[in-house]
Amino acid sequence: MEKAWWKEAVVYQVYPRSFLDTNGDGVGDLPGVIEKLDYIKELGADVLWLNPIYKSPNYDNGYDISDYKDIMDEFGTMADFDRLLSEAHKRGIKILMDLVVNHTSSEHAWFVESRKSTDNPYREYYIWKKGKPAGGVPNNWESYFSGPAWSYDKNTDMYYLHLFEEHQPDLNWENEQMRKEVYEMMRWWFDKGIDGFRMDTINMLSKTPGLPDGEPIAGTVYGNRIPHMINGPRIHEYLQEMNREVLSKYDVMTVGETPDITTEDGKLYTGADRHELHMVFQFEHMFVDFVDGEKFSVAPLDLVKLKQIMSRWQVELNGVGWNSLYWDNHDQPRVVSRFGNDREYWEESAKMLGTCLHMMQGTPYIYQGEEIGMTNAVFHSIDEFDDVEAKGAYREYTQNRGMSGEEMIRILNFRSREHARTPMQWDGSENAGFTTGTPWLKVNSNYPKINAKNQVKDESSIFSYYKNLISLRKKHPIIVYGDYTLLLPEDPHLFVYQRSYEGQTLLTLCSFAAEEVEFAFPKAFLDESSRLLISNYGDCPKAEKVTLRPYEARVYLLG
Ligand code: TEU
Ligand code: CA
Repeated sequence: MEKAWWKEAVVYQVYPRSFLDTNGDGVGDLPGVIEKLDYIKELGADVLWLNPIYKSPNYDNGYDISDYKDIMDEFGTMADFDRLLSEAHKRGIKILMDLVVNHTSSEHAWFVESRKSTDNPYREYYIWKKGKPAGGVPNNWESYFSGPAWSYDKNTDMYYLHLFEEHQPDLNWENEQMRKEVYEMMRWWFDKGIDGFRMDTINMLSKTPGLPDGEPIAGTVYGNRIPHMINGPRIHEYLQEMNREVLSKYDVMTVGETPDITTEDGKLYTGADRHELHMVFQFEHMFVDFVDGEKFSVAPLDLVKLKQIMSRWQVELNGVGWNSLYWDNHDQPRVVSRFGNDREYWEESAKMLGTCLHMMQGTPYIYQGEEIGMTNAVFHSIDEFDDVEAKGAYREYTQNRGMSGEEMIRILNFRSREHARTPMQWDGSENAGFTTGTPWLKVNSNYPKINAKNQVKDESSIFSYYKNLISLRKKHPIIVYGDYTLLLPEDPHLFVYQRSYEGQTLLTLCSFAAEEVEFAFPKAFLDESSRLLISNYGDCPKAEKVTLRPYEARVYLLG
C-alpha cells in the first residue's frame, strides 16, 4: 500500500464558536484557537480541522457562508487567520478548512443577485423552480432541518431549493461558471497555504435531473429525497473535475462528508486510482442506533451490528481507498454518553472507546473535548437549545407527528448536536474557563470534575491516554497500515480484532460491557513475546481464560 502523510496523520477538530473566547463576548474566536495550539501540540495531533470560520449570518453556525474569502466577525479578522496559520505551521500542525459548497448563505452576493430576476447572470447559480401546476412546492422533499426543502420567492414567483435551512440555498452544480468560481476560491485558500479541505455534504452536489418527487414516507407529507440528492448522476464527474482543476496541483489532504453511502460508494470516492478524495466520513456507524432509520429515536447500542459495519469498512477499503475514523464531531452526541458509560465507568469507557477506534486502519479524528471525556449535557426545555436542527425537529415532531414535548426533549437529550457544542471545558473556574462573559450556549455543569486542567498533567487521565494512543500510531506502522480481521463477530459484549503487517500481529481487545466478561485468549498471544502496548486498567494478567473488567481495553503486539 502506498504511504502518505495524511494516512499517518491524526486530526484534531475544533469548533471555534465553542473552543475559547478571548474577548468576553461569549463566543469562541480565532485568537482563542491560537492560544490553545500548544495544547493540541501536547496531545500530539498533526492536523487541525476548523469548522467554518467564514463570513456568515450564522443561521447554521457558519455553514451558511456569505463570503468565502472573509472571516466571520465574531471570530476575528483575516490577520488573525494568517497568524493562526503561521503559528500552527511553526508547530508542525497543518490546517484543514471546511469547504461548504453544496449551498451558500442567502446573503451571499451570488444569491442576492440570483433572486433579482429570471435573467440575472447569477440566476443559474442556484436551483429555481415553478410551483406544481396545482400549486405548492415543486416536489415533496423535506429539508434536513424540518419543513419543506423549498422556499417561495414572490419576486419571481418561483421556489428555490434548500436541502438545509431556508437561509442556505443549494448551489446549482450543473452551472459551469459557478463551478469555476468555486475552484478559483479553493485555489485562493491553497495559495494562502492551507493544507486541505473537509468537504461539507459533498455527495449532495448532483441531484436527479428534473428533481422528481420521492416515494411517499408514511406518517409525513414528504417523500424520500435520498435517491435523488445523494450520489447523484454527475457527482463523480464533479469531483474528478475539482481534482483536476485544483486538488492535484497541491500536496493537500481531503476528506468528504458523505452521509448515506455504502462501502461500494466509498471505494468510488476514495479509490487511489479514482482521483477524487483521499477519504470520506461515512455515516453507517452513526446510524447504528437509529430505530428504523429514524434519527429522532432512542435505542441502546447493538454491538454486533456496530462491529459488522466498522469491520466491513475496514476490510472493503483496505488497499483500495482509505478510511477516516471518528466517533464524535460537531453534529453528534458525545460518544462516552452514547456507546460508553458516562456514570460509574466514565473514565474506563472513554479510554476503551478511544482504543477501539485508534487501533483501526484509517486517519483518526478527535473532536474537541473527546480527549478529556466530555459527556452529553442535560437540557430541560427547548429554550435551552440554540441549534437550528433541534429547534426545527422539535417543531415538526410536536406539531405534526404527534409527539409530546417531554418525549422530544428526552430524545434530544440523547441525540442532539448541541451535546458536541457546549463550550470546551478548560478548567474548574466559572464557565469552565471558556469565557469571562456569558457563553452563547450553556456550559455542561460537570466541568468542575471534567476539565483539561485536571487531566493534562495527570498521567492516568483520559487526555494522557489519548496522547499515548497517538504516539503508538506514530511508532508502529502496523497501526496505520496493517490488515484488519474481526474476531468473535457474534460476541455481544466484546469488540476484538487483529491487525497484521510485515510479520507483526496486533490484538485489540475491547469490552463494551459494564459487567465482567470471560475471554479466551488467542493462543499465539499467550506467548511471552507478546507485549502489552496499552491498557485502561493497571495490571493485565494473561491466561488461557481471562476475566475482562468493565469496559476493559488492551492492545498486544506480537513480533
Ligand atoms: O452536516 C450534514 C448532515 O447530513 C448531517 O450530519 C446534519 O448535521 C444533520 O445532523 C442531519 O440530521 C453538515 C454539517 O456537518 C452540519 O453541521 C451542517 O449543519 C450541514 O452540513 C449543513 O451545512
Ligand atoms: Ca469572542
